[in-house]
Amino acid sequence: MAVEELKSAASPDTDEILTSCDISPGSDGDSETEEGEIVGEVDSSEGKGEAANQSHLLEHPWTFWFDNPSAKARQVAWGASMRPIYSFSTVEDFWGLYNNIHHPSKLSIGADLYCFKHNIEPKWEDPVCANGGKWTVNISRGKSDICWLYTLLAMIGEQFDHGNEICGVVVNVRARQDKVSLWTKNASNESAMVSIGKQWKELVDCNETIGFIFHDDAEKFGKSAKNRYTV
Ligand code: MGP
Repeated sequence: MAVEELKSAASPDTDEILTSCDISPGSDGDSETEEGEIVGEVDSSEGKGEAANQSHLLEHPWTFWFDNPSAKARQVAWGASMRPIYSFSTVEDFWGLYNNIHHPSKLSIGADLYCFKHNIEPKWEDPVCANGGKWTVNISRGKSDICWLYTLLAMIGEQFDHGNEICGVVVNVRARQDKVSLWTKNASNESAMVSIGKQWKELVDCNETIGFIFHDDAEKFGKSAKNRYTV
């Protein structure tokens, strides 16, 4: 069951993401995960019979990742404290997870919460992301919950015409504002990138102009990287 597996997947560094209800980190001392390790897998053979028959399989399996600000402060290299916290492949498991992890407005400043296609790491270094980029919507601090949810639903529900170009979404909780970014695979595919940007804006009801940055540019120029596309 999703919540039970969430409990066992929790580690001190990922605990902040879990809602307070009755979920606590595993106490066996063996709950710490290694970077890149998928700690929770949805076992499709679980609950054979009636319950299993009611599961609605998604087109892709997905993984939530989390980077805890206090762990980040101790990290030596970017991404070293980022952890995959749970993978899901059915609608039911998505909701089980979504309802038991904090939404962005409840996360501490500095936190990063990701949902990426399973087996794609949310890093420029991942081979699938390496030639990609991202669209970003800036939202006032604490107001990104709806954008986060609608983006998740659009992604996992395969609402995008160029859904195969999507890697995943991240919400960065920052003191100035929250940022929700949609990561894509082939940044130079302008028509697909622009189509995704336009559709995303509609899906999340965004009226502002948004920009697309190539990861290559972000790596070379940091915060000075310029938008290559805007919609
Ligand atoms: P950022 O994407 O501008 O956002 O990354 P963030 O985390 O909101 O930054 P903040 O300062 O506003 O809090 C900031 C920096 O993190 C980049 O300039 C890189 O140094 C590093 N960084 C970000 N990403 C997504 C990566 C990545 O995928 N790989 C590596 N190696 N470094 C990254």
